[in-house]
Amino acid sequence: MRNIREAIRRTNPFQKDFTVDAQSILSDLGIASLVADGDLAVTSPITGEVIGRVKQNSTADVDAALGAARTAFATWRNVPAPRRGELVRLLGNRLREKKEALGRLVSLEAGKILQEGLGEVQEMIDICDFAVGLSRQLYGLTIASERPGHRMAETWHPFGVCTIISAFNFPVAVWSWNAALALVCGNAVVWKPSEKTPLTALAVDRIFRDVLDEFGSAPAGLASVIIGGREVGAALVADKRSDIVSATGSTEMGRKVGVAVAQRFGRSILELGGNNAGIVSHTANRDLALRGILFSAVGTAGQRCTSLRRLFVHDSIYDETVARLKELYAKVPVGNPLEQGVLMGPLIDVQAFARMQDALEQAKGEGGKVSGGERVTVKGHENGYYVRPALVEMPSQTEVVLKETFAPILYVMRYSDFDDAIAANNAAAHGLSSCTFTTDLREAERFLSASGSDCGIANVNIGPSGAEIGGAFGGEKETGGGRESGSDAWKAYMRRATNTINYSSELPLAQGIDFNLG
Ligand code: UN1
Repeated sequence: MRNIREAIRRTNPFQKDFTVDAQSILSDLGIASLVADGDLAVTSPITGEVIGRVKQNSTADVDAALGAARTAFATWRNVPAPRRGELVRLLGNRLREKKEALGRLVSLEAGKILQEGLGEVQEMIDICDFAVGLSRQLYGLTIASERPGHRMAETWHPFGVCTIISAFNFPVAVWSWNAALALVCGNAVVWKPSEKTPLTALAVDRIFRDVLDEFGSAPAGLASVIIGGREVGAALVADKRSDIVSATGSTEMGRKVGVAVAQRFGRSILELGGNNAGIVSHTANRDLALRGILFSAVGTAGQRCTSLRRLFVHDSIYDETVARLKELYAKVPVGNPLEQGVLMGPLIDVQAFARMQDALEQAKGEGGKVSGGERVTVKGHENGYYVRPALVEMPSQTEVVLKETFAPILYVMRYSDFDDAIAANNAAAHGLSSCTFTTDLREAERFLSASGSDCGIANVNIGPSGAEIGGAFGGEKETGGGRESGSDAWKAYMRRATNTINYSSELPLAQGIDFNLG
């Protein structure tokens, strides 16, 4: 192993010490040879420097991948579901072995702190476990028929090819939420990761290739990866052979994907942005609330779909809460996300930084009082876009507050009436996640009720981010309406058939219709 690393080190065109580390992670994951030469440069947000070059796929590759996936599907759908579960069980096992290396690569490529990189791989392992159990529980219903001697049933069948489009911020977990379910449900999968994070995708693909070898009898073409940008993405989405398109990313992207898939009557699962809010009641456990707020607003440098972006604080505790938040914000250790103790890594790239600065300028123009948000220089990584998290006191929900900016900006506002705060929570175009911090049972239940939060995720006494895989994940309105991961989200990956079986020798018609000749 050392010799291989030495050889890579010597031939590595990216000479910095840091990237030598990148090379050793890549060789641990068995993909160093794929990352030496190619037309797509991969930049680590940690250093702002190129850590590898990979080959992009063409639309001809899309055609081949979808063709092979359709062929694989024809076989895979007939493999008993518990046996399909065995493949996913092996994937979970292999991910357990590779957790450290893959978690590091997630940090390196997406810029999230190592704890979160490891957490992301843990989510992959968790969904594999979930899917293995599910492979023995793809239950249908028996339904009472209105006709004598008849039985009705609902059965669930594999759907086809599930095309997964994922974003940079959860570069590997999103694939697994979809793929683990899709595979046990009898589908083939094709994955187009973000062009910002192809290395982690190639590493997962490599892991999965080994798993397929170990499994031994999976059809060729069952799972593939397409590296590239809009052109290959559009080709995947337009193609009828992408029976399901599960897309995670911006609302702008989702609007195009949703329309293109609907036009050909395909099925889409959209998990788009979120402009997630929290309501802090005067009855809240303040210390707990502050910890929850900090993780959700600052964690992943505010680059989760579920990040906390809007905070409504009860008038009576507003000044104290803002003062304490400012203290905490000033203390957040910003730096190299691979270093222990650092809680906030860099933004993904210069565009993300520019969008953050624009939003802060706009906020000032709309009456906001900004603390933090400035660029931070991290020694040795001067080309990375590190910032202090920003806390912005706003007089009300102005235009900028109602816009999702994928950055660590938390807009804070006052409220005096809990129902007004719920209405403010629901005023956003997105409907992904939400929370309230309260110890008042009536407030908590109101928030969760039919006239409460309109989001797909509504939490009490935890922040809006960091969901477990056991629940269905996704949200309403401009979040796209799709559900992934736990609960009965598997149903979106299957085809439902309603069966009526007549075991009598009569032919009574439904609704009592008489249809007899003469
Ligand atoms: C995302 O940002 O795309 O709830 C998903 C969470 C994570 C998923 C985030 N489990 O924060």
